[in-house]
Amino acid sequence: MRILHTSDWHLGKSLEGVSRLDEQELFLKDFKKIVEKYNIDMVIISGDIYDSGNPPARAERMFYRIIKDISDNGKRIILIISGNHDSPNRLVAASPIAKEHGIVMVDLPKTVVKKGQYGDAFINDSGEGYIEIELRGEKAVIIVLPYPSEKRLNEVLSYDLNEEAKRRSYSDRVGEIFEKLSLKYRDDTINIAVSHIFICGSDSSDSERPIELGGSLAVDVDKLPKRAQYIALGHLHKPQKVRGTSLNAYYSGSPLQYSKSEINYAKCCYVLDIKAGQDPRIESIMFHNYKPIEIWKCNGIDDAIKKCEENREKNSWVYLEIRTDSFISQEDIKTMRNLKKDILEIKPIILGEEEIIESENIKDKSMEQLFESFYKFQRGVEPEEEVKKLFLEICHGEGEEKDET
Ligand SMILES: [Mn+2]
Repeated sequence: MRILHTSDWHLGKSLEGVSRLDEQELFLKDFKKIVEKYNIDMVIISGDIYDSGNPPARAERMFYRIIKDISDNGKRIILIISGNHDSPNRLVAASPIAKEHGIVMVDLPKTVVKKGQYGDAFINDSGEGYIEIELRGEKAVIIVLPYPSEKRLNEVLSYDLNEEAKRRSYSDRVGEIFEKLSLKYRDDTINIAVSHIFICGSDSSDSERPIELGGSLAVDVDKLPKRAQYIALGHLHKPQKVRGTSLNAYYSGSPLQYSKSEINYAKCCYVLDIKAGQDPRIESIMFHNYKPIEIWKCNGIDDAIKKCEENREKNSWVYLEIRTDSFISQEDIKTMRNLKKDILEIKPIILGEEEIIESENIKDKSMEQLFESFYKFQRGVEPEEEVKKLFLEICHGEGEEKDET
C-alpha cells in the first residue's frame, strides 16, 4: 500500500492579520498533482485541517473540494483526524456524504468509526481509537488518536477513573491507550498509528500556538506504540523524524511557512510504501514555497528604502528590521510600503538595544548569560536566582535526553 502523510494545513490561517488562502489554494492544486503522480492509495491528514474551529467559508470549500478530488470517486482512502485547532464536531459534520467517497473522518479519541463500505474500501472492524481497513486485498490496522485534550483523554479512560488513575501523567495515560490499542495489530496487517500530539524533545516553531510549555500535555517518546510500522503525527510545523526512538515516527509538518521562525527549512509530506511485516520505504516529497517569508535586516532607513525598491517585483512577505538611531517617520513608512507590497512589520532597532538578539554574539555566551539578558530584555529586571536555577535545570535535563538519530 502506498500512503501519503501530511498534516497541519491550517486552512484559513493568516499572518499578521493577512490571509494566506491564495497560497493555500496554490498548495492544494499542487497537492492534488502529487497524490496523482505518486499513485497514492491512502492519504492521511494528521489534524489541524483548519486554523480555527470556525473557519472561513472559503477554507471549508477548499477542503471539501480537495478531499473529493483526491479521493477519485472512492478509489483512494482519505483518513482525517482532528487536531487542537479544529472543532472536532464541525470538522466531521460532512461525514455522511464523505463516506461513499472513501473519506474517513475521526473527531474524538472516543469515537467509534462505523463499519462498512467507504468508496472502494471496507472498514471491517473498528472500536474506540482504531479501525481495520481493507483496500484491494490489503488490510491495515490503524490506531487513530485525534488530539487528546485532558478532557477527551479521560473520556476514553473512563473505565478506571479512580483517584490513582487521575494522578497518572498525561504521557502515561496516552501511553496506556497506545498499548491497549496495539493489541489490535496483527502479523498479517499493515500496522499504523495516527495522532496529533506533542512528543517530548521535538522541534517546535512559533505558529503552533499553545505548545504546552512545562510539558503537561507532552508525551514521552517511549510511550509510542512499539509495534507500529509507521506513526503519522501532526502538531509540529517542522517536518521531522521523532528523535530518541528507532520507530518510524514522523511529523510531516505544515505545508506552508506559518511564522518567521519557519523560514530556514523546507516543507514536505511523506510517501511510504508499506507491506505487512516489513519496514516501510519512506520518501519525503518537497513542497513549493509560493511566497517566502523574509526578514530584511537594514542598516538605516535609506538602506531599507533601497531594499524595497530593489525587491519591488518579488513575491514575498517581509519583516523589516531597521537599525536606526532615530524614529522612522510616517512618510518613510509610506514610501517603503508603496515600493514593496506585503511588508508585514517595520521594526526599528534602536542602536545599542539590539545586542542580545544579534546572532553573532549568541555563540560566545553561556546559557546562563543568554537567559539573563533575555529575561532582562523582556522584563526589564534581572531574573531571581531561583528562576535562573530552575531554567538551567530544565535545560540540562533536556540536554541529556537528546538522542539524535
Ligand atoms: Mn498545527
